[in-house]
This record gives sequence, structure tokens and C-alpha cells, in this order.
Amino acid sequence: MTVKTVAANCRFCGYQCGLSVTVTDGRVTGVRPDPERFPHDAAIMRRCKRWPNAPAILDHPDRVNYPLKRTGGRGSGEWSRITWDQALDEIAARLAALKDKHGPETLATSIGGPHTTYWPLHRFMTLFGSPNNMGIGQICWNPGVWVNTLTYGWHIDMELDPHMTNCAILWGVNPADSDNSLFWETVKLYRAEGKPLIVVDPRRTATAEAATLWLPVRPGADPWLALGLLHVVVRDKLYDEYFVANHCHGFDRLAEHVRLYPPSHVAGLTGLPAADIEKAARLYAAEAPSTLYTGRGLDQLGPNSIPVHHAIAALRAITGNLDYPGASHISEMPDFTPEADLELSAALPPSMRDKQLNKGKLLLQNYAAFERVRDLTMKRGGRLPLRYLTSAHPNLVWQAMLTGDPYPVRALIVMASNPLLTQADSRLIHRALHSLDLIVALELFPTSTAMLADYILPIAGVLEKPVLETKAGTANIAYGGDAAVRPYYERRPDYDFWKGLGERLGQSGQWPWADFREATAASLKPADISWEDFCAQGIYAHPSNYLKYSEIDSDTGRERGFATVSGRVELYSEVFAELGAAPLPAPQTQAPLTADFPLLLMTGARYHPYYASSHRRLPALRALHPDPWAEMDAATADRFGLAEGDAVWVETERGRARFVTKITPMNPDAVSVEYGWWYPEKPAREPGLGDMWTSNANVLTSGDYATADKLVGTWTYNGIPCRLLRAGM
Ligand SMILES: Nc1nc2c(c(=O)[nH]1)N[C@H]1C(S)=C(S)[C@@H](COP(=O)(O)OP(=O)(O)OC[C@H]3O[C@@H](n4cnc5c(=O)[nH]c(N)nc54)[C@H](O)[C@@H]3O)O[C@H]1N2
Ligand SMILES: Nc1nc2c(c(=O)[nH]1)N[C@H]1C(S)=C(S)[C@@H](COP(=O)(O)OP(=O)(O)OC[C@H]3O[C@@H](n4cnc5c(=O)[nH]c(N)nc54)[C@H](O)[C@@H]3O)O[C@H]1N2
Ligand code: SF4
Ligand SMILES: [Mo]
Repeated sequence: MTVKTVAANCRFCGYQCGLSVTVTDGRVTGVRPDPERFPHDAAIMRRCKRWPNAPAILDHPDRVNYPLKRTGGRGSGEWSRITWDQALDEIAARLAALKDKHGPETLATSIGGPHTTYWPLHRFMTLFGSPNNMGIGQICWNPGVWVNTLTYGWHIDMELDPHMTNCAILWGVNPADSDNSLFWETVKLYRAEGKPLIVVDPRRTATAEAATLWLPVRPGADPWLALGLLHVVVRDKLYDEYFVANHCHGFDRLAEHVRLYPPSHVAGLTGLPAADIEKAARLYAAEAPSTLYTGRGLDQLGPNSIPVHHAIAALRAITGNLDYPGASHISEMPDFTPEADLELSAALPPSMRDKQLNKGKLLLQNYAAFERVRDLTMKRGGRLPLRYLTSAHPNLVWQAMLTGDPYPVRALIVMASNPLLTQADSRLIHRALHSLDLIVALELFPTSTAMLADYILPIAGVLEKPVLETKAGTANIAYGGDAAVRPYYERRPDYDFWKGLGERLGQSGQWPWADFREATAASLKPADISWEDFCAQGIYAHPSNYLKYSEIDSDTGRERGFATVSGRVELYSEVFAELGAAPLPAPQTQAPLTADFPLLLMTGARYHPYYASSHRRLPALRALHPDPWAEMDAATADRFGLAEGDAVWVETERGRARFVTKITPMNPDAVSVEYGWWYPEKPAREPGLGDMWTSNANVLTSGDYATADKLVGTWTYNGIPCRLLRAGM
């Protein structure tokens, strides 16, 4: 018997805490927190219920251990075990035939949250010639990245320093439950110093509990609140006059614009007292350095996501809270190989770019606009990852599958995602999946989506493969480490699938690294750090540089400014103007509440121990949180004759789903449901696919392209008209 202790990382959430793993004869027999490696915090590890389950997840009886091929009808749950070679040969042959018939655009892929490394998928798709990757970017990450890049010339790290920062706003973000990480610990340290914390969230979350000022905004009314804050800052001259005069573009036009949004007016739209809006503006502007964090609450507001991000970007800038210690930091290009290069983004032929479904439909999330923006970011050497920021609008892809318009999309490879539970409009997706010629799922477990596949490939998960988190190459920080064990059974890292498939489809010279570890190690080389040193520390980071815009450019002898059209922070966006979109933040009027649908639904509340649709199959975790919650204020529950613990149907125009009532102080117009709920212990086949129709929040949502934002394609997960109906037990 050989027993060793190895350093590795958890990845049951995007945070990747350091673990010390006991390995006995190649099997994980124990895990504990590793205080020596980044990231570590004892309090986090005490609270987190996921990592102790690593051995149970590695050995779970439901894990997919061998390649599976469907033998019965789609969704029949009948599978036979095959070899990796057979699976890859057959999938390659079927894709080659579909490509011959319909062109490479006939293949789509689906990606999800931060569970794995996505660049091998993007690399394969570029080389195969398909622009049709779809994912969750439009409602997670992209709105903020696009807007910050257009406003500041690059993305920002939202920094919070317990000692330097004097005021913090957390807006539409709930780190107490979503990101049980050093960030939340930092918030607590910051609060322990007695400094102000403003939380903007319709729901009194655990994060809001820690606030000195809680603003329970009406769901979706955030852009009006942001404009109200700008109004106060401009009216009372609370802005940084020097920064505005020297580094901002369009201040006068913004000032004129925000005159329309006095707190007295905004109060009615947001459901907030005018005095609180005044107070928040003064705290943020006067207590600098101040920081302002945003989260999914704001990325999921449909057409109002872009205006709210733009207004907030302007608020940071005019108050001088940009690229300054303790405030928001403009991040820097990595020293290591960025994702933009690993995904080979430049190699997609122009003819295939033209096939992109967003073309002519979305103003910003398309190749032409990306190139316009890349020319700007390149002024300071920045290259954003192309494939996330041009990813196809999922609704256009699902529709193309169903209708063949504008061309047939006949195959789908699903990687580290479960679209039937996590993308909008589960019924549409269900129909689209059933219509396809070929579905391949790269998975750890038979998810509802994987149950509909033709092939399921067994993927190596946490502790079975190296991890490297790089913020998609938008910042000069990487963290992670090595695998603890070789993959069990016939599981393999995702990389092996893409390399194996690519090599069968004529991409041989393009996959020079033997395996994922070699590829990962090679990507760090330019940063002059060996894989071994990196793994020992768990992190590669460069000290942050601040005030970069005021550095003197040796060529011109002038300040370097910002990588935007005007060289300044674009309060007035020249690129939005070029694209025919509103150059100043312009909220879109929300649909009025009606007698039929008198409430506004937020879908997507996150609670430990789950992560999206994952982890419900572990009885130890399920016992900690057995029911899917619909949260509402006591007044709202009274109005609908509901009490804590009552079963309730939540109904929207799209459908109904069943939850359990939970009373939480909230904006009285709001209801909030969890997402990702299914019952994996139920039969893993049609009908039901693990009982995915009963409590699935995405039965209630719509991803329709026609009602989504016109720039990026963001659809609405928050602020959906809904009603409540008491359900029988
Ligand atoms: N209504 C509503 N819908 C939402 C949201 C919301 O707030 N409201 N949030 C959205 C957001 S922000 C996100 S990011 C998405 C998340 O959506 P998804 O990413 O689809 O999340 P999961 O359901 O956890 O699916 C991840 C799957 O990946 C598998 N997996 C884990 N590790 C690996 C790996 O290394 N390789 C492979 N191949 N598979 C792996 C897991 O078994 C799991 O089935 O959901 C979105 N959907
Ligand atoms: N336990 C757990 N942790 C997770 C995940 C998970 O599924 N489970 N998912 C992971 C993923 S993929 C992501 S992207 C991150 C997201 O992490 P966060 O960005 O922190 O997202 P949420 O936890 O959804 O918090 C968003 C908050 O916005 C609020 N909100 C909803 N609608 C509105 C609105 O209209 N206006 C405002 N101001 N607020 C609103 C919600 O009440 C919620 O508290 O979490 C990650 N961590
Ligand atoms: S689940 Fe997330 S917070 Fe918990 S140990 Fe793993 S990486 Fe850390
Ligand atoms: Mo996400």
C-alpha cells in the first residue's frame, strides 16, 4: 500500500480552494484544507459543505465511468458501453458527414459556468470552422465586460481593501451564498472596521444583512437607481473635477442627461425612499476610495443590463474611483498565454464569421464589432477572448435547430453545462434537442441534458485533472494546481476529447501538447514560471499597477490615457453611437404589472450546498437543503394567502413551476426562486429526465431573441411578470 499527500485544488465552485489530499494506491482517501496554498481561508472551509464530499463524488455510483452509446430511442435511458476510440471515430465520422452536407456551421456547442477549461472547445470549433458556440455569457459576465471595455478601454477587477476602501457598494451580488470565498471574508473584515456597506438587492440576503444601508430596489429598476445616484453626484458637484476635466469624455452630455432623474422621480420607479438614494450617492462619492461590485443581479436584466452597467461605469469614473488603490482596478493583460491565443480566435475564416447567427441581429456581440473593439484595446496591447464575446445567441441556435432557418444546425456537443436546467425556456430546448441528428455530452453525471445524448463521454472532474483559472485572460492572475490522482475508470479531461476529435478531423498539427497538463504548463511559460513552482504556490500574480492612464507614453511624450475612441473614459460612448445604440445610459421602460401577473420574478437565487443544477444527488447535501424555495416578503405572502412552508405554483406567461414558500424581507413587488432544481434520484429517462419539469425555474423564463437586449443579447432572468398560486401538498 502506498499512501501520499498531494496538493490539489477544489473546483466545486469557481473559487478553487487549496486542498491537501491523501491518496492511497491511486485513490483519494482523505481531503482537508491546505492553508499553505492560495486560496485559503479557514472560515470558508469550515462553512463550505462541498469539498468534504470530494471522495463521495469521485466514487459516486451514478458517475459516468465509460463512454456510453445510446442503444434505444433518444431519451430511452438505454446505453451500451463502448471504447473511447470507437466513440471518437464514430462521432468524427458523423460530424464529417454532417459538415459535408450542411457546412461546419451545422455543429453547435454549449458551455456553462466555471467548471472546467473551455479554450480547447473554442480551439476545436475555430479549426472545425463553426461560429456556433453558445453559452451563458449573455447573462453572466459579458454585459459587464463589454460595457467596461467600451467605457474604460479594458475590463476591471472590482477591488475591496479592508483598510484602504472607505465605502463599498455591492449591487445585485450575494457573495455570502454565491461565492463563499475570500471575497466575502474581505467584506466582513471591511465591515469590522465600521465602514459603510451599501447593498442593492430586492431581497434581504445574508449579504444585505451585513449592510449599513440596504436598498431593496424593485427588480429590474436598477438603471433608474444608477441614474438617480449620478443625478445627485452631478447636482451636488460631488464628482472629481480634475478627473472629469482631464480624463472623461462627454461629461456635459451626461450631466444634462441625468438631470431627468432626480431622486424624487427615481423613488417612484425603484420603490426606494428618495432620502436613501441621496444618502447612498453621498457616501459613495464623498468617502473615496470607494468600490462598487456588481453581480448576476445586473447581468440578467434583459435590455436594462447594458444601461445599468454603463451608468455604474460612469459613476465610478466621475467620482474618481477608477484604477486607484482601494477602488476599482483596471486589470492588465496576462504575462502568460492569454485565452485569446489558445482559442486561436484569429483563425476562423471570414466566410464562417459571416455565418454567425448574431450577424445583423446583435449590434455588439458579433465579429465585426469585436474587431472594432479589439483595435481599441490593442492601443494598450489588450486582446480580449473573442469566442466568449462573440458567442451565438442561444435562442437563435435553438430556433435554427428547430426550423433550419437560416441554415440547419443538426449537431450539438454539450460540455460542462446542463442547458435543460440552466438556459432560458426549457421547453423550447427540449424540443430542439429532440430534433437533432447528433448530441454528444461531456459529463460527470447523467444530467437531464445528457440523458438525451447519442454519446456520453466520461469526463475527469475535481482532483482528477489540473486546474488553471485565468479569468479568461483578462487579468494578470492565474491560480490552480495539479491533479491529485489519475482519472478513475476511463474518465479523461475534456481536453483529450477535443484533441482526439480534432486529430480525427484533420487538425493534427494544431494540438501539439500530449495532454491537458502539458498544454496548461506550456501556457504559463511566457510568465517565466515553471509548472512545478506554480503548483507549489498555487498562484501566479503580479502586483497591481494603478493610475496607468497617467503614465507617460515614451513615443508621444503624452499621458497614455484610456484605450477608447476618445482616449478618455467614455461616459458618452462613441462606439455605441457608431453602432446606432444609445450613447448615454437609457433605461428601457418595464412592462407594467397587471392583474394577471401582479409580481416581478427573480430566478436564480443561489444557496449552498448546490451549484446551479449540480450536487442534488448527494443525500448528505440534499438533507441540508431539501426544498426549492420561492422567497417573498411576509406582506406578499399574506396577499396570496401563503404561509412559510406552503407549496406554491409560480406562474409566468411561459409556464408554472412548484416551490416551497419561504418568508424573507423583500421588496413587496418581488418573488425570488432558486434555479437548477431537478430530482436526479428519479428515473434517468423520458418522460421526466430526472423529474426536470416540476421545480425548474427555467420553465418560467424566456430567452427570446426578439425581446432580448439588442447589443449583447441579454435576456431577462430578473423582473419577469408572474403570479402565485397555492399548490396542494
Ligand atoms: N433562471 C436562471 N438560469 C440561470 C442562472 C440564473 O441566475 N437564473 N444563472 C446562469 C449562470 S450565471 C450560469 S454560469 C449557468 C450555469 O449553468 P451550468 O454551467 O449549465 O451549470 P450546472 O447545472 O452546474 O452544469 C454544469 C455541469 O457540468 C458538469 N461538470 C462539472 N465539471 C465538469 C468538467 O470538468 N467537465 C465537464 N465536461 N463537465 C463538468 C456537472 O456535472 C454539471 O452537470 O446557469 C445560468 N442559468
Ligand atoms: N451556491 C451557489 N454558488 C454559486 C452558484 C450557484 O449556482 N450556487 N453559481 C455561480 C455562478 S455561475 C455565478 S455567475 C455566481 C453569481 O454570483 P452573484 O453575482 O453573487 O449572483 P447571485 O448569487 O445570483 O446574486 C445576485 C443577487 O441579485 C439579486 N437580484 C435579482 N434581481 C435583481 C435586480 O433586479 N436588481 C438587483 N439589484 N438585484 C437583483 C438576487 O436577489 C441575488 O441576491 O455565483 C456562483 N456561485
Ligand atoms: S466548493 Fe468552492 S468554496 Fe467550497 S472548497 Fe470548493 S472551491 Fe472552495
Ligand atoms: Mo455564472
